[in-house]
Amino acid sequence: MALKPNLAVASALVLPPLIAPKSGMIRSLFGEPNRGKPFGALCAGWCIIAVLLLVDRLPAAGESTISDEKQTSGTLECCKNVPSRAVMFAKADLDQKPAVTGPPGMVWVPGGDFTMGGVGSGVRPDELPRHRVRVDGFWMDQTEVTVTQFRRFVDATGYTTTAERKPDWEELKKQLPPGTKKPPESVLVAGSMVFVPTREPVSLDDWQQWWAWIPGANWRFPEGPDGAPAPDDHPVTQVSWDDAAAYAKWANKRLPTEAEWERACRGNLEGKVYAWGDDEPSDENIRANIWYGDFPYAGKATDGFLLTAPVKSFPANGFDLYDMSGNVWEWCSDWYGTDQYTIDEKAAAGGLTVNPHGPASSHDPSTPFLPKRVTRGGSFLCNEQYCASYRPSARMSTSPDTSQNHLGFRCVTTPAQWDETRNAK
Ligand SMILES: [Ca+2]
Ligand SMILES: [Ca+2]
Repeated sequence: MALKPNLAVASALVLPPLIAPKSGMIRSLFGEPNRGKPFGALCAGWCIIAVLLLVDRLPAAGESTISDEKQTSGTLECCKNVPSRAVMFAKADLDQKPAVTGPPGMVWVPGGDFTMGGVGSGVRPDELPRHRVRVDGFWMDQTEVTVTQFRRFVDATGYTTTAERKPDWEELKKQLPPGTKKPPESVLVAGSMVFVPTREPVSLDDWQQWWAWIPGANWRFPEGPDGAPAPDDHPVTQVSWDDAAAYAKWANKRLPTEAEWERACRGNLEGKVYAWGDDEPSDENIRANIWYGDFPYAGKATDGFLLTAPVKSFPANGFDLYDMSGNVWEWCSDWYGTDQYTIDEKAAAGGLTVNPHGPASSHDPSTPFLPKRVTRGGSFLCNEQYCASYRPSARMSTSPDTSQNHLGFRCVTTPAQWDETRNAK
């Protein structure tokens, strides 16, 4: 940017030669006017230098100047955008990390505004419309809740998970179309859903081909009693939403809202398809524990793991959170609403949706009898062929009493909740 020449400076350069003949002081500096050619040459040279300096300091076409900027910004500040002290307070606490040390194993996710919703060609209808959302800052578990952490909860409380209890047909039938026949008692036993790879390629429009009800499958033995015990440093799985909420209550934490979860997953990286950018994961671009090979019959442990991986096996995101993408799905607190983003955007009337908590009850026309809670982040089963749900915006949902061997959770807490926890000790 060139500076606009100052009139006084220009005058100082140009005027002395012109007035020199009449000024005693200047005459002493520039010499007598009747000295002929040398004096005339001096005057001419001085003027040329002055003009060159002026030209050099003039702004180029389309270039603003400091004077212009001062004038423009002054106009904006004074006439169009009058400052208000209230504005100074509106976002004062939003981005600020509390001064106190955070809860062990949790990292601070700064509050702020972000665009919630899908990016890229693989977006599904329930990820749209993209809309502006504001969330307050919060602490979040740096990893998915591990088997060791969940065991502490069970040991302390004697809690029995949903998968460890015999299903109640009276409750189950409420989630099914009227008239659905009761299954035999031999089927209504404690157990859970387990991924079983198919032997050959199958159509991907029927998940029941690769999910089985395995009696005895639970958080201790995620693949069933004949499988290996759950490793301590892996995320706990085979936990229902009810189990996750019970753990969170015991820990004086809570499950994240869907908006908090997406804010955290994006790691402050706006407008990207994935938590790490726009580059698609592949055999050469390993970013998270997902499915490699042909789904659901020919998995490859390209990333080192066919099922769950120990937490922190893959790089953290921009907020220092691990496995937000992949490894296991994570329960959120919200009921699922297919069209919730449309409702939120309309209610915000072009403005911000602030700390959304989802609908009062779930709404999905494709499963009208089934109440569903949101799950996020994808799992070791997700892949580009099928769902690519390790994208930060991808939404999934299932009933609160469902447990699977690729579904876990992590918790969040607020500064107020953390203060409460510390004061209680
Ligand atoms: Ca994997
Ligand atoms: Ca995860």
